[in-house]
Amino acid sequence: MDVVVKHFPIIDSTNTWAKQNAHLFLRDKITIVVADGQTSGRGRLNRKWISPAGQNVYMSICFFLHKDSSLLVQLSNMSQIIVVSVAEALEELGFKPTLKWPNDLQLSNRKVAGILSETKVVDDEICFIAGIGVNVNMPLELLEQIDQPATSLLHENGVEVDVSTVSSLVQKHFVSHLMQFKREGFDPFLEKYRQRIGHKFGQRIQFREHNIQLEGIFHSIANDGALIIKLDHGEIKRLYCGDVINKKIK
Ligand code: BT5
Repeated sequence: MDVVVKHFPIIDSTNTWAKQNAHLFLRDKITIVVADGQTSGRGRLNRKWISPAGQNVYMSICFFLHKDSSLLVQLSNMSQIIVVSVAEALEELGFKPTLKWPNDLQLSNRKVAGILSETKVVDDEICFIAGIGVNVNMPLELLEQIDQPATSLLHENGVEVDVSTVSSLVQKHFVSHLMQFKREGFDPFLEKYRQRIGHKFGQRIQFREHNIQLEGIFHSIANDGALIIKLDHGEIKRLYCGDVINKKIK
């Protein structure tokens, strides 16, 4: 599938721009919006994504699915396919990332990449906007300003990595996975996702769902990508949204 790249030296947010301009994108192509820096980078639930210029990957990969497509029900798993693609890109560079449910990428238990998936309806099509942020050369003094444990490729290895190399590798893996998703759905990605999950069976985890904090034991990742935890009073809970909490290490 052909790819159209739109590059900005600085932008408010690649996802915001993609949402505002989705009606202009070619429906049979993948549009990739890339920026060197963002002034209003966004995480999920209106959280901020710290986006200094020239240090990291900030991009939104956009594609269309028809509103009657049978794949729409599995679109909620797209973020998990994207995070697998980012993991494979970092593995190609020699890193060993783990995944924190639902779609954080970690190195040494610190967040190195995050995914913000959004959709925009354009006529009879759904434009899927996969926002990807990867910390590449972010220095320690900026990482320390983030309110949860965070890292960058530079901080992990002490060596700068070319930002555009990381960006190209992520694109390569994701575009090939998108083709496979269109043919086969989420199933081929489930094991790739499970293999990289950092939570161990029986591990105690804290979890936030709609501002309610829960605690339990990690059980598994269900076939539909849900997180299964066993709560302290024995209830088995399947979670589809929220965050596993990673406390700031001081
Ligand atoms: C995410 O949200 O992890 C999604 C991040 C997506 C960023 C990309 S960059 C390109 C595109 N355009 C955008 O505007 N966004 C996307 P969430 O799971 O809600 O995590 C947000 C939390 O991560 C914040 O509340 C901080 O705790 C932490 N955080 C913020 N900036 C960070 C950074 N650069 N590195 C690591 N953690 C960060």
